[in-house]
Amino acid sequence: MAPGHGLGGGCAPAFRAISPLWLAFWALCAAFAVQPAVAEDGYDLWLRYRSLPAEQRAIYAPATAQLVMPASSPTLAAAKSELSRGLSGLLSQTPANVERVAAAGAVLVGTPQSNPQISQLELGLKGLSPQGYVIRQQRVGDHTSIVIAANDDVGVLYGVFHFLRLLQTHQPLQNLAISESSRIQLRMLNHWDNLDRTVERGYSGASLWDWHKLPDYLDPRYTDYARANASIGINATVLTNVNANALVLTPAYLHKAEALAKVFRPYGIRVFLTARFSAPVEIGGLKTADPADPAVQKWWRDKAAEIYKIIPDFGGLLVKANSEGQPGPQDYGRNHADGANMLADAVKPFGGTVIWRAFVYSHEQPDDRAKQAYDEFVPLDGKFRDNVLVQVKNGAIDFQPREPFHPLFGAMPKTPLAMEFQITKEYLGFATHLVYLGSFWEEVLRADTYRPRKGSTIAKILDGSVHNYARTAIAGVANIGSDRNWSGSQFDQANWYAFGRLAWNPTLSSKALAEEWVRMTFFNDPKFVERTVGMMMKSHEAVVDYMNPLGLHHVMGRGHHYGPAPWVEGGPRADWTAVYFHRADAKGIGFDRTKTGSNAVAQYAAPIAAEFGDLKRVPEQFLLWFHHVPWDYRTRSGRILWDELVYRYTRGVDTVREMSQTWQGVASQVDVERHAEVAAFLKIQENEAQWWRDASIAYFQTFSKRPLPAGFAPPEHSLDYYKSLDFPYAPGHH
Ligand code: BDP
Repeated sequence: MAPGHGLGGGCAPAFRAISPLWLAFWALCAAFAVQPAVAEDGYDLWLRYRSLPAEQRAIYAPATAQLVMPASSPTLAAAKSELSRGLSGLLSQTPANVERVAAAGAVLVGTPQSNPQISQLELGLKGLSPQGYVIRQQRVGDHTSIVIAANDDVGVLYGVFHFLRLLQTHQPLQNLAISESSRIQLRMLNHWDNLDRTVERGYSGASLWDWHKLPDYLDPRYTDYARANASIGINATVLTNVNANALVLTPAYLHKAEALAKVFRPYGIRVFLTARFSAPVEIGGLKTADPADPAVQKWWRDKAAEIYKIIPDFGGLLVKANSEGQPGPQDYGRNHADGANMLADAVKPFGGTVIWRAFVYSHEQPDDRAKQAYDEFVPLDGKFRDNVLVQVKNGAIDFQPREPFHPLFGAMPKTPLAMEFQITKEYLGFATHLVYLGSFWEEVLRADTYRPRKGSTIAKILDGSVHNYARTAIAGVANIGSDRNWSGSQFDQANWYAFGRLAWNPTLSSKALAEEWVRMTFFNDPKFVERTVGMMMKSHEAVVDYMNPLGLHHVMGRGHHYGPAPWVEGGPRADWTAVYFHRADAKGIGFDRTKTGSNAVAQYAAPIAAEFGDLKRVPEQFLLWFHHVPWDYRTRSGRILWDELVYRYTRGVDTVREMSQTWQGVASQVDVERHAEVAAFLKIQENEAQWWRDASIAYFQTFSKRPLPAGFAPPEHSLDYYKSLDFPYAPGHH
């Protein structure tokens, strides 16, 4: 990421003594909010470090004029280089100046071991969690200094990023007294990246991992990837797709993974791989992968030893088994715990972790798909080794635009459960739809499971405080690829950002995170921030409205999941069709998951089951998730269900139009290239929102047989037209 070019463009960014004349000049530049002279394409993410406005520089430059930071380890060296880069960019100094200029203010950085000055200060480091840090402004000798300190080097790096964030977002430095500890131990990205560089559900180009050129060629992007992740506290990455290829466990690929691990190590990021359960057969030459077979167990033990010899700090294995056709222990009459424990025993001597996914549902099982994970896993509670985590998607179906929280959370007190969020927007319009997911994740994290009692929110289950979990983790399915802007669109970067920050602290406010991100990624002007954040905060609700209002789900195109297709039926399995999920008929629409239907509600704690199961009390956003409701049912707005559906579909499209207008309104405050990209994508989103609305209304009207409420435009095309659309090359589907 190139160091700073001045936001303020023509206003000379070279470092000078601050004189009143200069201040006046800078103030004038800031007032006109001149666009940057240098084009931005989004590559720099939120780490742009463009020159700050003069008033901010006048405040920060004296306070940060001297850097006292011995860098005795690769991590400290990375932290120091980031700080120099950040300060030189933000304050428009040359890196050399940052170290040389002796002035009143100093920044003292390090651990008690690395920096003798820090070892003499009372900083409250003892109470920090691993990788936690403090940032303080305090007197040190004769000077007022800023102290960034931690017990470990990664904590120092995190503290440095946090400090830079304060500057990037124009925060005051007086009396700083920040103490940060993560509540979650493993904050991980899951890449669904294949060895041929395709990415399952990836909408941002090819995989970042250039397997063919690894280990000999290290793309500089690997370092920038690590910097970006460290800046938001992500400390683990699973390099490969959960639909795993056993080849990644062969020596040639392990050495490629080793090369990446070496780049990531200074940034505190540990590498994990996905394990294909049948690997002992596919690459080991065994006849079986039965976890009870001693030869299979030995194969995995030897494999673990081999991996750890190559990557000593290897994190462990992530496994998708007996799900969507993947091999697993059930192929041999064993259960998930048998499979997970065999792998856990293999990696245990090396400190490794097994993350076993709970996203399972079976073709042979005729029961409601929403119930299957709970049914399979709850009986296994307490049966997993202590180095196993079970990773659960946020909802029981599959990353739908909105889902009620997964009933497994709270139901496995003896098994540490990890959250799996999807950052890549598989079901949310791919890369072109502007959807800020922070608000949705916040909704899930704050949901109360009532297990074992009121107040047991998902966040508290995940951080271990409810059940005393010894291990904690939050994973996000990455949206990162080879596109210049990393995530497929400028605003998708915000989802990567918010994910990392929420994994660090699941109680943070998604709105505050959006604000931070907007300030760092675009511009600090309060009006601009308010408008842009306002647009982000209504974006998730908008997409739910135009795709899946009132709890509808799984009504997207078959296979690639692009666009509306509520008419999908037939094919290999019922629970891959839309009609299975919406159940529209002459009487009404929705999946009855109450006592009179599949009774999936019974998997929740009693107070939640009572609420979701009661047509009168169910939150309306989940109405059709849990109930089959007559077309003329009176919803809370007073409109009948059919009218309410039409109203919400339309409202979604209108909101996107408003978002588009908001973005046009801030054109003068955003650099040209990024503004144009976002504007064009919003136009695509507007058209596709209209398409979702129109196709859905045209289809469901064949059941409701009702006219559109007055004032609502009919679908633009016939239902046959929408059905005829075909997208054989939609991205992300392999
Ligand atoms: C589904 C995706 C599929 C993934 C699966 C999973 O469509 O590509 O393999 O999730 O999480 O949503 O395993």
